[in-house]
Amino acid sequence: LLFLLPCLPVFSQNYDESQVGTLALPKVLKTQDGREVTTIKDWESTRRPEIISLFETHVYGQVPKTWDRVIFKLTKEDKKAMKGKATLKEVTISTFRNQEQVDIHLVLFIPKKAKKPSPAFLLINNRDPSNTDPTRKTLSGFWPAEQIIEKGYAIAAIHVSDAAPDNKTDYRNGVLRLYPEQLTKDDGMAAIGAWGWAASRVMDYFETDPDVNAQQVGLVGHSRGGKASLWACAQDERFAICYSNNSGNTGAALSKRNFGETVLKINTSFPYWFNTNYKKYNDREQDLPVDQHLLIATIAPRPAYITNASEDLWADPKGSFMATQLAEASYELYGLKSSLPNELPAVNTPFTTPPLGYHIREGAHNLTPYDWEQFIAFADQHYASKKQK
Ligand code: GTR
Repeated sequence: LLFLLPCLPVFSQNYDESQVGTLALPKVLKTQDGREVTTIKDWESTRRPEIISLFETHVYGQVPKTWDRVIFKLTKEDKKAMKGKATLKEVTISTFRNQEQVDIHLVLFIPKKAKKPSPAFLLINNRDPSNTDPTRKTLSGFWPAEQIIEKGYAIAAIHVSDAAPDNKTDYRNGVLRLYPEQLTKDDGMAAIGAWGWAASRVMDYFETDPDVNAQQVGLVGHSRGGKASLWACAQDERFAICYSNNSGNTGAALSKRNFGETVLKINTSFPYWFNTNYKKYNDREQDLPVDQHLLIATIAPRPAYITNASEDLWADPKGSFMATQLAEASYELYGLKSSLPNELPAVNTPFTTPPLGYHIREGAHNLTPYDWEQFIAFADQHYASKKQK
């Protein structure tokens, strides 16, 4: 029996580059039926929608686009928040469908001394809600709101539990209450889709708030939240910049590269994050018609910033960097070229020039003030270059 053990595929994780094997990846600029995509028109009318629909069918599930109504209620406003440096708004975003109601709670700080309307960052918070404490009694590097306000940006957050509680049994008790029919479909919405959907409802609200520049909203997610930020930005072109921090498997990392977390592992630990069809790819990544570089590519021409952490091999830094590089193909159609290097950058050497940014931070799996500093630098450059044009 002992000699059989090494053959057991279940949960064996590879961390050896020599065992990664040869990569056969779908091309960004080639349709399923083998046609080369050479123009923005072909990209936007054919290949991009094809990629999004493949991710919908095989990975994240459908994203419902209709409801009965959505209302926004300002539940709290403090014009002297952060020692007078910001205005705090707490807003409940309620969406209704078929007699059901889902409330998304938004925390939003707007800088006082900055141009109005302000550019903004929105975090999909997957950690303890205290990380985005509106009272500021608890300060957290995960969402360093003061640091961001200081730089002239509004900073906002929602918590994943409003949209889909982050566990196997309760994830239905959120957005999916509005769309119960999704639960019975093989390509139905699951938790990641619900988190992204909620971020889009915040965007609906931003479009009504004169203090926020809805044309300049960067969506940020860490880890599972970073999988959701990519999917939300692919779906909703109103997000100006996409940030995917340490998002790893089924985030920014290439699934077909056998390194770190696998599809089998993620589907076993977190079956409720993705749709039912995705389970077909357990131990069969090679059969997936997509890989994650295609998802990043759908964000073009809007900038995308991907990160990793040096100790977080589970999230496959090299595979995430490769996916970011490969995504460049769609940006090139728009005449945009990244300044990413050919090899994985050294630790703490950020590349913050749009359209594609990347860094690998020293340390563990986390979202830190260092990461936010690079996010701001990336946004600064993007918005400044837009102004020049
Ligand atoms: C892990 C999971 C990762 C990542 C992480 C997180 O357990 O395997 O894919 O999403 O959780 O969200 O922190």
